[in-house]
Amino acid sequence: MLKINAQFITSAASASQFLKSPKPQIAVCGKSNVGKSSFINMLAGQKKLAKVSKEPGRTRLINYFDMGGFILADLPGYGYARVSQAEKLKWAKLLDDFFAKKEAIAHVFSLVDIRHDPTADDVQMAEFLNYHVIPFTVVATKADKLSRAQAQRSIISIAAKLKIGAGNIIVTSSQSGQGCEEVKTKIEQIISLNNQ
Ligand SMILES: Nc1nc2c(ncn2[C@@H]2O[C@H](COP(=O)(O)OP(=O)(O)O)[C@@H](O)[C@H]2O)c(=O)[nH]1
Ligand SMILES: [Mg+2]
Repeated sequence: MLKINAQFITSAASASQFLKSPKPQIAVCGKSNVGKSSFINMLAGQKKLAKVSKEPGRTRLINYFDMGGFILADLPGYGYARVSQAEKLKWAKLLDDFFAKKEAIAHVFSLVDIRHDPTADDVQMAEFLNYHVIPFTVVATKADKLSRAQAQRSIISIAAKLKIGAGNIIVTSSQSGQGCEEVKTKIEQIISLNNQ
């Protein structure tokens, strides 16, 4: 079993501040409010490691957490309409720079809300990761908001829109803890691949 011992390390506002670590780095991305911080807290088994907000976040920082056997990078959320064009450009530059150093990225968890069709940004993210051959897993969040049958239907539709297999989507709820073990098993695989 993967043992997670989490603590916040640092934030980065630009490429010069990106964390360098010998540990494998796993990034978490998704639109703002999709549940990135809650997902990280679920993995960490801590309530307040990453800041959960009711208001879609305005922070344009990458937050790094040392999780024990790996580093987790919480990327700033996309698709938040109420930010200026200048801020959007800054955000895009930060993410471009981040993914440009792809040898530093062991894996990406791309979060989507299970209740909705993927947004144009979600689709673009999956296309971007595919194009750059960055390994990723889609994580559907907030499964507690749907019945099992609804969730199943939703997963099939999300998989089709993102052009991935439904088996590549992990269904989670940070509220109930659903999917947490599955994510940890995935992380174990990522770490062991990285150590080969
Ligand atoms: N019901 C439910 N709410 C969630 C879940 N994950 C996150 N939320 C809520 O969604 C909102 C945004 O969560 P947050 O983790 O801050 O999203 P982030 O902006 O992607 O980091 C908060 O109000 C959370 O309480 C979940 O699995 N189930
Ligand atoms: Mg957050």
